[in-house]
Amino acid sequence: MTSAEMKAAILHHLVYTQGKDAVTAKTYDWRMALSYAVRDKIVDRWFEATRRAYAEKRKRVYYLSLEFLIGRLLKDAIINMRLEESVLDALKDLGIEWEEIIEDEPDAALGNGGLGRLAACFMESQATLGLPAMGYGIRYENGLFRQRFEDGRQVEEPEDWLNQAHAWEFARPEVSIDIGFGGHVQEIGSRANWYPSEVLIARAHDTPVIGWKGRWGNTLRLWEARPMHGFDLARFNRGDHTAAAEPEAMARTLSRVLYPDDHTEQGKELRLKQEFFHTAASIRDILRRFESEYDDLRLLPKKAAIQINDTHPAIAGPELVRILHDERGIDFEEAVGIARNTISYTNHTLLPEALETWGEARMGRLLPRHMQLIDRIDDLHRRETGTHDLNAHHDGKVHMGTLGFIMAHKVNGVAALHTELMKSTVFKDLHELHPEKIVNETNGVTPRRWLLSCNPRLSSLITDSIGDNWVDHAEDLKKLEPFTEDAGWIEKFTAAKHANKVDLSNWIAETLEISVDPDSIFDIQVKRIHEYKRQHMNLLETIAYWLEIRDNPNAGWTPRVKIFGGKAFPNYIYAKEMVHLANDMAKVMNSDPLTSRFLKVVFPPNYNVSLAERLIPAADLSEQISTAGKEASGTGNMKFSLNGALTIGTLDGANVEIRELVGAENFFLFGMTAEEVMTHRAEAGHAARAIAADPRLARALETIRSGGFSPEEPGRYHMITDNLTHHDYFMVCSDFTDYWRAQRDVDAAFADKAEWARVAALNTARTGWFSSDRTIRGYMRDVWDVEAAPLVDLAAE
Ligand code: GLS
Repeated sequence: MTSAEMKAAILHHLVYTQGKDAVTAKTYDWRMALSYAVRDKIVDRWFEATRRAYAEKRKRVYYLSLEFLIGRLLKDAIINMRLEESVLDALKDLGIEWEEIIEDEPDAALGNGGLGRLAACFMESQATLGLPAMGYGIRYENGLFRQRFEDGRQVEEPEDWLNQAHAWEFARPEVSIDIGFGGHVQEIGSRANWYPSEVLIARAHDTPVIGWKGRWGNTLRLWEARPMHGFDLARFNRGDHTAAAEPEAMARTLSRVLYPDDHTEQGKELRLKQEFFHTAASIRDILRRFESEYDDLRLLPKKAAIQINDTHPAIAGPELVRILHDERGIDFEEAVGIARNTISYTNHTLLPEALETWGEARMGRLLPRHMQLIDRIDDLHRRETGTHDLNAHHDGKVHMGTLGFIMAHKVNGVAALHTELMKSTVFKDLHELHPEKIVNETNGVTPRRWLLSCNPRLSSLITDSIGDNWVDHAEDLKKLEPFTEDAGWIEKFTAAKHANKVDLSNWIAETLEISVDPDSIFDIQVKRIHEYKRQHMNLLETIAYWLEIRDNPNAGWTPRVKIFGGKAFPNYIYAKEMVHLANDMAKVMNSDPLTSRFLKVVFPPNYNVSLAERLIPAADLSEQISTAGKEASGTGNMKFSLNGALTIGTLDGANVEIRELVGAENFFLFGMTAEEVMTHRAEAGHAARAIAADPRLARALETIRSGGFSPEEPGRYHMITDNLTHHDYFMVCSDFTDYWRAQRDVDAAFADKAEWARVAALNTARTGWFSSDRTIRGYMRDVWDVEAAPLVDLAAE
């Protein structure tokens, strides 16, 4: 597409789609016009891919996830369609700022963190690989809350991304599916009729997801809840105006909010309803498509793979069995077999508080037929395996992890260590019964968004050095290794990183009014705020460093900027205290004349995908410091390495694989192993002993305790200090001393600029393996048994 054609397309959409004159058009109007112009190009490719999937009778992958953290879409679309040049020229011609347009797009925050972002990366990789796939999620009216700070405290505000028109989606009112809840069941022999007492409509909204070079496009289908009978005119006419609108409001509630936590089991009826609503609509849609192409349901596992992203859609098993058995008349055991061979399940956490269970009373009331079928599935599993005590339904609850396991042909973990821990802990007994079921698929991230798009300086250097094949063959980044020995090339690498740091420094100065020195170590910890992720350990180390500088301000300290980002679950008081403490510390430290040359603390509010894209390219040091055994994988860790940051981290999640790939000598390792954590935790008084043994730690804790950062309220952080001193489940104190040691190794290493840059470049060169293309290929081979369509280059046509 030429620049002139692009310009004409933008102007056309500005006038005829957006209904605005160029003279009065605002940034929003230009953004919409540009988005429609780009979308037009995508739609052709998307249709073509869809037609091919049908014509070639391809097996499809269905990715069921309660979260898709897709972020902004415009830049992604422009880059994948190779339209940057024509767009940049056209905008220049029109006198419109590219940055302003890109920044105007709201982040689609339909997810909490890693789990939801992974789903988004997977969608992009599937499209890049030419794998016919469809993502199914919920179209939350309010995504993850917006975070603001008020006197350093987190305040949550509703996210209203749908307030403006959403350029990327197509409403599909013709795809409306009835979803029932409650009511009663009438059994007829083995089968049953279910008569729900409440029925809602799931309405589809489709967003095209385009792969690299526009060679393939898939669909993200999000469900919106609508009432069966909209507005009650009779009631309205009787004067009961509020009641008339009630059914609509009740239904809308269901797709209104994303639960703002992914590590707590949500014992809320609304959450269970959301899960069933999403899953049942998706399963119906999958069967409708299948039955339009084939007339033998026994072929389902050959033509469809359904991936359950964590247990949230785990009701898919019983629901599929219900349709196959009750509605289509397939024998119960055969129905279970078909469902199992179609479904697979990904586990994303071992934290006990996050393993979903639903009370049998609630489940029985809301999903009476499913409750019966779960018992029959348990019964069948007992007969198959000769065991008695591995039911999904036990102790008055339905255990969704067990249900997911029993109803899947494959169950995967998301990093090597996590998968091994699954086998030896939560799924130990089930694994012994089904040793072939658990497989590992280490997570990945899409290099299009997480390198090419977010880090144009480094990307150009890479492409100038090795060509652009790396973009969809990220293993090619290995070819950079010889360049890391070339001092001239390392200088260019350093210049790219430095320029990214200058950009970030300017942004920090403008938005937060904090001045930071781009020559400092940019030390970044961004992720959800949680005790297991141990932001407080990082804060304690920051305090200890600050105190040390104060003791001896002229000792030639290595300057650091400690950057934090992340949201705390609104009810998670401890995590909110950590946020508050970080902000209180920033206030004191950033204005301390003795230390502020050497140490700054920066905590931009509302960490989201777009902020991650801004921060990660500017990082020197990536903080991956979770208590070993607790972080299933992490994906931020991969993004940092790929962008040339060094990692300070524990042997947890995918850190283990990062360290193996980049080389142990290029990784700042500290802390206990998962095994050591388990034994050490059992020893009473571990925290007190650790504190007694490390005066720096004792002093840092005491500084918080005595109100060093909250003089107006010295007791403000007792919750944190008391917990760390007496309990410390996450072993902050026991790992602190080694963490401090590793941080000082970082200082020493940073002093040798050229060597640091060489290792940073090696990180980029050696972490191409973490492309989500590799992960998706793994699922295709080990889990889905599916092949991609051969691709034709857009440019070649
Ligand atoms: C998570 C894990 O906590 C992360 O370690 C992991 O990278 C991610 C994707 O697999 O899944 N599990 C979860 O419930 N939320 C996550 O981010």
